[in-house]
Order: sequence, then C-alpha cells, then structure tokens
Amino acid sequence: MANAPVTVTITGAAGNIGYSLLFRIAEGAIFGPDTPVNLRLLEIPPAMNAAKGVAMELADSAFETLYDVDIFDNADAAFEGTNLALLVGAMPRKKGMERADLIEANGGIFGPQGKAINDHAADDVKIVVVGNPANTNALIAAHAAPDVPNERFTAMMRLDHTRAISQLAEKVGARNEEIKKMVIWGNHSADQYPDISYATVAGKPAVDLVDDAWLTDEFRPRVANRGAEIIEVRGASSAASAASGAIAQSRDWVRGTAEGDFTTIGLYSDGTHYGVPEGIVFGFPGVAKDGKWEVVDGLEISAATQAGIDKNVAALQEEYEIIKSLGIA
Ligand code: NAX
Repeated sequence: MANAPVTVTITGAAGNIGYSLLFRIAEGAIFGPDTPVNLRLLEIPPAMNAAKGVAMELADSAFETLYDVDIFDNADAAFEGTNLALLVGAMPRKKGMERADLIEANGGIFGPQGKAINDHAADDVKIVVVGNPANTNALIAAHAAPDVPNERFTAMMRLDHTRAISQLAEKVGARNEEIKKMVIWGNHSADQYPDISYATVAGKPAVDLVDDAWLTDEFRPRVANRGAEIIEVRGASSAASAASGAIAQSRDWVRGTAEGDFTTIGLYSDGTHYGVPEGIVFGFPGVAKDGKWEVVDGLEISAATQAGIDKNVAALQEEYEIIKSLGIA
C-alpha cells in the first residue's frame, strides 16, 4: 500500500449502524484504496461477543485495505493512537425520560470517551459523533478533551443533508448529483432547519423550481422527521443510511469537499458565524480543505432562515445549560 495505515475507533461497533459502517471503512470508503486501516471496536461488556462476531466477519471478507481489528470494552485502550473516532454508541431515550436525564446518561458515556480521546488519541484525531443527541454529545466530549481543539468534535448532520437532497431531487425530477449547496441549520433533531435558499439544481436556483407551500408543509417537516418515518415503515431506525452519512462526513473531512459545493457540518460554534453564539455544536454550511472544516460565510439570511437558526440556537443553548448545571461543562 502506498500510504501508512490509519487507526479508526468505532464505538457501538456491534450495533446496527456499526454493522453497516465497519465493512465500508474496511474496504476503503473513507481513506481510499491506497490507505490501509486498523479498526478498533469499542463496546460495552454485554456486547463483546457480538463485536467478536463482527470482527470474525471482517476477517472473512479479507479486505485488502484492512490490516488489523481489535476489540475493547475500555475506552482508554480503544482510543490509543486513533486518527478518526466515530462515536456511535449512545444511551437511547427510554420511556418517561426527560431531556435532562437523557443528557446526563449520555454525559456518562461521552465525557469519559472525550477524556480517553484527549489522553490517548493521535494528535491529528478527528471525531464524528453519531450517537444522539449528537450535537450535545459532541459538546460533552469536547469539554472532556481540553487538549484537543474544539472544532475537531463534529456532530453528524450529513444524513439530514442527504435526506434533504434526496427529497428535492425527487420533487423536481433531478439527479442527486445535480443538487448543490443544500444546508441544514442547527440541531440533528426535529427542530432542524433544512434550507434550500442557496441550493441549485443543474445550476438553476432551487427556489425557482418549488413553491413555498411545498417547502413549509412537506419538505422541511419530512426531512426533519425522516428518522421517525423510517422507524414506522422499516420497523427499525435508520442504520445503513446513517453509516453512509458518517462515511461521507469523514471522507470529505479527510479528502476535502467537492469544488463549487458545500455540505452541512455540525461544528463547534466559535461565535463568529451567522450570529450563532459560541459554545454550542451547530449545523452550518461548510467546506473541508486540507483536513479542516470551514464555515461558509456571507450567505444572505432571509427572515425565515433566521427564525430557523434562532429556534435551533435556543434549543441547543438549553442543552448547553443542562450540561453546565450537571457540571459536565
Ligand atoms: P444500536 O442500539 O443498534 O447500537 C448501539 C450500540 O452501542 C450497541 O451495540 C451498544 O452495546 C453500544 N454502546 C452503548 N453504550 C456504549 C458505550 N458506552 N461504549 C461503547 N458502545 C456502547 O443503535 P444504532 O442503531 O447503531 O444507533 C446508534 C446511535 O446513532 C443512536 O444514538 C441513534 O440515535 C443514533 N443515530 C444518529 C443519527 C444521526 O444522523 N446523527 C441517525 C441514525 C441514528 O438514529
């Protein structure tokens, strides 16, 4: 192989998303055909056997780009030397659980994992948080990792982004590749604001091709609630599409976004973009270049987009206040 191996740690590796994610990473979907990967799978003790089974299947596939697979139930060991951490395992919301309880439970996972990344990962570590509530879990991990720059802790908003592209493509009869400059502002939750204001379809402004009623009554609610729709129809939550989102977000980060387009990235806000206050992880329009995400500035913000941004800021700030009150931040 032309390049040195990279180390990728995946948490929740024996879960549904993990099962789709691992095989594609092993085959080069993020780093390409010339870069071998070493996979480190982190699971909780009851799922260690399931993780072993997945590792056996990875071995059976004999991927040329897969050098090594190790399994751990200890975060410090799992993040040793990791270049890319995909934090997928999380505490799901149980019946009757308030938002504060959910965040506290996830603090018990993402706090220690953030610290383990801080203490053991490679200097260039990149983190993609998939486990929900993804934006605030990314923030929790960032707070536990003072030596890792905050902007390395990203939340996965890419599935929301591709859901929006797909809905628009279907509506206007275009191919996905013809749609550029979609953005999902804010939170990976039903509050999110899918926005086609800057999008083009084969070079034409998307706003000229659809009407406001479709945007308000169908597009935005459909994209924001697509996860629930999948559960209703499939009887299980999005897994392969979530894995695709995590791969696309990671691949763009490592290899760069396409010229002339932007994507959506859940990024730590430094307080300098679109009036979003510092200290929350927010979905922005972004490009990746030379291994770094940059927010695309200078987009004109309509009153409707501003209202969408404000709603998400309020929701994410509430979650930030909860983690502060729990002493996590
Ligand atoms: P599963 O329940 O199938 O798998 C989760 C796995 O995580 C389990 O194997 C469990 O043993 C493991 N786990 C739990 N705590 C852990 C810990 N402390 N350390 C390591 N592993 C741990 O869930 P799956 O369908 O794979 O979904 C995983 C997460 O992705 C959920 O939080 C889900 O809500 C979230 N999603 C996020 C999406 C996004 O766009 N950001 C979309 C898809 C998905 O809903």
